[in-house]
Amino acid sequence: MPSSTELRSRFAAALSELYATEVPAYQQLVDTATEVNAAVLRDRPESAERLGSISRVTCERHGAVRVGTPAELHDLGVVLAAFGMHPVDFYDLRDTPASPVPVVSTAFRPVDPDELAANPFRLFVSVLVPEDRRFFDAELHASVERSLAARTLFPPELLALAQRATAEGGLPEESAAELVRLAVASFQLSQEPIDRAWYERLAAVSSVAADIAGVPSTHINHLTPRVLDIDLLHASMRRQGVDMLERIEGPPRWDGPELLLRQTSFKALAEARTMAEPDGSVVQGALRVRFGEVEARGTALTPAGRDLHDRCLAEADEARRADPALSWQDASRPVWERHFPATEDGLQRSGLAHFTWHADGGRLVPRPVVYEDFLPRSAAGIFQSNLTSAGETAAEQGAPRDLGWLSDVLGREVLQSQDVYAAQVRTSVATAAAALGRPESEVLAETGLAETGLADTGLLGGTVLLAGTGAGAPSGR
Ligand code: OOG
Ligand code: NI
Repeated sequence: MPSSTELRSRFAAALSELYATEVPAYQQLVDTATEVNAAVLRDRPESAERLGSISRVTCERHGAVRVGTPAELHDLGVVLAAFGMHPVDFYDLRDTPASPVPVVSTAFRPVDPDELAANPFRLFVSVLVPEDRRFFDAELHASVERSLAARTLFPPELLALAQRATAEGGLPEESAAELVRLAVASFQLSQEPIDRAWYERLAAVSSVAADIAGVPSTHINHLTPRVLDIDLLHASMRRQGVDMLERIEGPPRWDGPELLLRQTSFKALAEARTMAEPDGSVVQGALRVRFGEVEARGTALTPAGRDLHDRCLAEADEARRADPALSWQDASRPVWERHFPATEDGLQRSGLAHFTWHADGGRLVPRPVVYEDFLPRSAAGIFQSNLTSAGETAAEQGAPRDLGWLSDVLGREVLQSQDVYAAQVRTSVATAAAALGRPESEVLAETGLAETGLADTGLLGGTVLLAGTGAGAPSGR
């Protein structure tokens, strides 16, 4: 019987196949990423797999999907639970300074280290907030709700199969195939005509609102492969004539350890969509909302590391304000070099990043933890590339949304990534101690985790998040 792990692998692979047929440039991106990864493995065999095996990285993708209502988000959560994907972190994109977007988001992903190693497929999921008066007036809000109430994104057969898969930890072969087929079909670009007037009315507020509520179903907005050298990939895509964004988001290229997440993208070509005109005629139109994104993943930072990262961002922004001719790369590299340790060893001792501990030849050795999540600022930048108009926002009341709200909508706890990383570290210490036949307290002392202050934050205080929960789902709130 295919397990939830196997189901997730099949789901990710099938989505990738679908997206390649819909957006041909995606396949070119995947092929180039595969070439770059092979080159890195050849040139730096000792370090290439430090943050995940080549088999993990080769199949690694994240997708982005946007839904309209709490009920749609709930159903999507039911579907994703079948694939062992859990909601982690709350992102509010509504108050990003340069480019507010009327959505809040979470990332569904595996949390157990073995599950991540097998297939780390993650989905960045955003839900529209039509209650937010900074974007929608009462009349438009009502129209959005009416329009969304009329559609069903996830058919009842899919939800029933997903619930069964979650309860049983997998499904018999025939049902497994049906689950994946129905799940993938619900993210396929709809051929149903789009009401042009309605779409344009929403687009005047926000292109993302139009992409969510102006169409009859949801779709994959982008599917992102992981690459081991994003600078190499960026250069290669440009040589192939693809119009990449100039900037790579996140930390700069430097000689030190890879940190967090670096992303870049290109805008996909306009796609043919049928449009229903106000006079009732149906014509062939085009929309340009989807794009290609690629990312390089580095080491997960601790809360102290994230604070430092945010201060570095502010410092690099400041340098660019002072000298607008400076590129992001040139502005940020010296800042990171000034503040972050230049070696993995230094990073480990600084307490700025998460490392797990392992018994190796009778010795205790650290290994960096892969950053499995997203960055609000890069995410805002990604949404930005979707905004043909910034839209107009009225300075009235926003609707309150937070992690608790998301948990209530989903009917299960939205985890906090820092808890997940800390639990992963804590579990590794216990496992290493057992393997070495030494007391855990002694091993913990040797890791230096206590001195880094991590143990004091309570983050390492015996969170049992990952223990005994199978796919890592915690019990209710
Ligand atoms: C999601 C934007 C966030 C990322 O990689 O940061 C994202 C969206 O455009 O729907 O995918
Ligand atoms: Ni993305």
